[in-house]
Amino acid sequence: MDQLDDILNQDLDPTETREWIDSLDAVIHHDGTERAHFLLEKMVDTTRRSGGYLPFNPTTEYVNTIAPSQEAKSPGDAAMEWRIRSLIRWNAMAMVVRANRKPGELGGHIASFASSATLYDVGFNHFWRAPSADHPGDLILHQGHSSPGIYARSFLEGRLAEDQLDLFRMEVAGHGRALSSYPHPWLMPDYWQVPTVSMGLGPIQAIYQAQFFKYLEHRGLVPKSDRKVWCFLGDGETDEPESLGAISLAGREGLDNLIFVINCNLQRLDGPVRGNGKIIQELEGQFRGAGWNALKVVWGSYWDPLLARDSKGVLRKLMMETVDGEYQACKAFGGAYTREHFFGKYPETREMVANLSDDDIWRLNRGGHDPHKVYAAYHTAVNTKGMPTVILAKTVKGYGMGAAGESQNPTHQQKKLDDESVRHFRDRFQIPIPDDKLHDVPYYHPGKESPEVQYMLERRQALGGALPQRRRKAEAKLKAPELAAFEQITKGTGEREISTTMALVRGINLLLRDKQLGERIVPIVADEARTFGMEGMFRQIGIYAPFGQKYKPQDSDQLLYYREDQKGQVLQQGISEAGGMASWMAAATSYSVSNQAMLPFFIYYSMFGFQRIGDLCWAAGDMRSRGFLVGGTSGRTTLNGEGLQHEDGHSHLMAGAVPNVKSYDPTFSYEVAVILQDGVRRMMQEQEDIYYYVTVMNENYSHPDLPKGSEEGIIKGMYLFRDSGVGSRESGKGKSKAAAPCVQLLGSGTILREVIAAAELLEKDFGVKSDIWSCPSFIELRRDGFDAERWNRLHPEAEQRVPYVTGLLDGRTGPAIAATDYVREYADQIRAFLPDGMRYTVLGTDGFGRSDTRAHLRDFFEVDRYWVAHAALAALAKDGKMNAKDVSRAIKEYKLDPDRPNPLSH
Ligand SMILES: Cc1ncc(C[n+]2csc(CCOP(=O)(O)OP(=O)(O)O)c2C)c(N)n1
Ligand SMILES: [Mg+2]
Repeated sequence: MDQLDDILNQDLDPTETREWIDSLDAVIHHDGTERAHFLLEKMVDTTRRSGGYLPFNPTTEYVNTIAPSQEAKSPGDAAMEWRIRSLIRWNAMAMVVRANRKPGELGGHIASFASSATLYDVGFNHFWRAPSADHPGDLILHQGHSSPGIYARSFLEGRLAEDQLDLFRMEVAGHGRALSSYPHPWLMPDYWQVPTVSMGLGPIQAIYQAQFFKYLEHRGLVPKSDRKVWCFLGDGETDEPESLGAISLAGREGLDNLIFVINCNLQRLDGPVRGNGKIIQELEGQFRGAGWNALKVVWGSYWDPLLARDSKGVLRKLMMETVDGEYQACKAFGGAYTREHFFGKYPETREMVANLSDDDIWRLNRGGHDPHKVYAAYHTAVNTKGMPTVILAKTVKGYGMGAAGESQNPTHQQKKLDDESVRHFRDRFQIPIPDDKLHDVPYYHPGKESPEVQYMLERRQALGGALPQRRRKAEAKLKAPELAAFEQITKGTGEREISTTMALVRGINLLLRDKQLGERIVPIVADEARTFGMEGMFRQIGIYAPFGQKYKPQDSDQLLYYREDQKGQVLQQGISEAGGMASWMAAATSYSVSNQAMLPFFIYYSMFGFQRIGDLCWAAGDMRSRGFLVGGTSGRTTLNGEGLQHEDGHSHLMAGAVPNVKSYDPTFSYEVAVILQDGVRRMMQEQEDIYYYVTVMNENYSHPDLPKGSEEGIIKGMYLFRDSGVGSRESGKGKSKAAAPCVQLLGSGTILREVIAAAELLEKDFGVKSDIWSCPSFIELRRDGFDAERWNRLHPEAEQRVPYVTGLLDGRTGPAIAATDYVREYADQIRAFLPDGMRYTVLGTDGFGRSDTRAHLRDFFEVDRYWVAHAALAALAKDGKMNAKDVSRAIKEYKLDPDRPNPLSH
């Protein structure tokens, strides 16, 4: 590459070069830059066809993309907007500094918003529309740790009171009035829309939100509009794979309703983002390569005259040569340093600034701090058709913080300012706070009637109202179908064997036929529709494709061909679980973001869900998502051939950690139906802010009818599947002591079937009776149990609540044994709620999975019928109901190897 660069940089015939450039200049002059572009492309094409190797150069010069002559002019009052911005800056800084003067080290960030204040301000004043009768509203994803700046604006607008600013990061003491550390819809449900602070989650969500807006429009669910998704992110944040991982989708689908604003302050937490390179150039190349319109806002207006005089291109060359670490140093060390170390490099550039004072040089501003440049870029962005836009705005981290933080490496962590720094800040932004008050860093509000506040309010009114604001519920009242509508899957299958995956897909198909809900169902797959038997949907409801289907699909002669359609309902997101999840989140929050309640089902390999994209799942809870996540091919021994990386034995534990997730591991199709119906009712009809995680399996077996009265138990997580008739004290009354020993067997998922088989073995081989409990949700059982336990502790003299599990098992005889296809911890969660004295043995699939047949795997992990029966006998022996010899007999007859190693260990 170096060699090639050398060749390209050698000018063999400068006169010829000059002539070519003169011709080009003439074209630009007479016919404009577009014509020049066209000619250049033609020439490049001709050279390439002649066999010349012309590597693609995705970057442009290190100057603004929009030439000064092309800039749209802001209609705003620049001086007024500067004053407003200064007030916002001050209050944002004060909020953090005051919070950190209280005991408790509450944290917060000053430097990031200081760098992006102008970027937000121009949006708030001129571009971002709130939802109103005339417009659905834009969706803004804020850089999470810039939240103080957003609160400061709301304070000036009168939406937040002064005491609330002092409750920044005090969400416990604040009793609902506090301001959350970062954007969290869970904590401020009328305000924040999208959680963004986990780096990378904002950008990927923004892309899929924008896609979903188009999806809603193409499907005719909302009218077409010019609404936009604006996403703010940091330059350091772009290192996260999620940040850039889906940008090609936005380019491919021509998401011109999407605008990224990357705040390129050249720094991240520890130091420079690309000290030895140039982040803006790097990003420009990546975004342009992905089909985005990249707008660089590098230099502010003060540079325009210098650039205009740069006829030989020396300043541009210098700008290109200088690395980010050096640019940062210039802002840190000031005008004299910049004269010497930047402009001083070439005589031409040194000369250029000879008439400028050091202060003038210092004032040469960066594009992201120049409202005119920012306005011009935003104006171009919102008017760009057919492609998404990224704005790469160069800024200064800690702008205005002076020696306390401006362009300083540690500035990200700077939360406390000394009196001198506060004074400096006040002076720089001309905040009317007298010296004697400065020490307290008081907030400053100019009064509701002040011209500043009136201006802000007028601007917001013109744009439809205040932002941020969040809708809690969709207006339309939807009704969930009754359970009877799911009869196809509540009825037993007789001899026919199906999997719970098939049951679920049938359930979705039934919902698709529902008059009201059918069009609101959003099936989402990450290239695994065939794995889950959903390919029927391709033909039936189509795969969403914004430009329709431009080719004849290979399988077009088949009934279930691969049908892409602009009105398609299935979102086929390719091999990207993060993309599928972000897409699901967009659909799952559509009730709030677009006032359109949708019901998404994202179906994926369960191992590649909570484990792989858990942070998005967490954010989905925060965001009050409503919908179904479906962990397909679940269970460590049920997905038999795929091995260690595929076999999930723990996703329920992770799902159970998200407070508003309802997590289920059903065995029978009627359980799937009951869970589905209840979920639809709670999320669509009642509009509860919960979402569901349901694991389904690919093992085929026959399914019984829905047992009468089991619905409530299924939803609560446990019901009596088969009563031995002798297991309860009631039924055992009057019987002699010699009555058959009894056990309580618990299970979920496919392993419940092993449990049922174990009961037969126990009866046949040992005369032991079993009550069998199906437990579709150990998570729900645990939550209920701990809730009761907590309440009882706090109400010691009241009648004590009985945990659901305790109530069910109380009075039953014998030890309890649970087995699932998940790690032991899963079923072990209810241990505390077993009735006093009831022994509890838990079997599970702890250890790395491996590929083999189901039978071998279940034996290996010791969860098959023999191991369950053996565990039951061992528990009875411990209880003195049987003896050790019986256990030994089971080991022998069931061929259990007592000396083999624990599966956990190998
Ligand atoms: C996933 C994740 N990892 C780490 C962090 C901690 N963190 C918060 S801000 C930050 C630096 C951000 O730098 P940049 O994106 O450049 O934003 P700036 O503050 O410079 O605008 C880091 C590492 C986080 N919030 N999320
Ligand atoms: Mg940064």
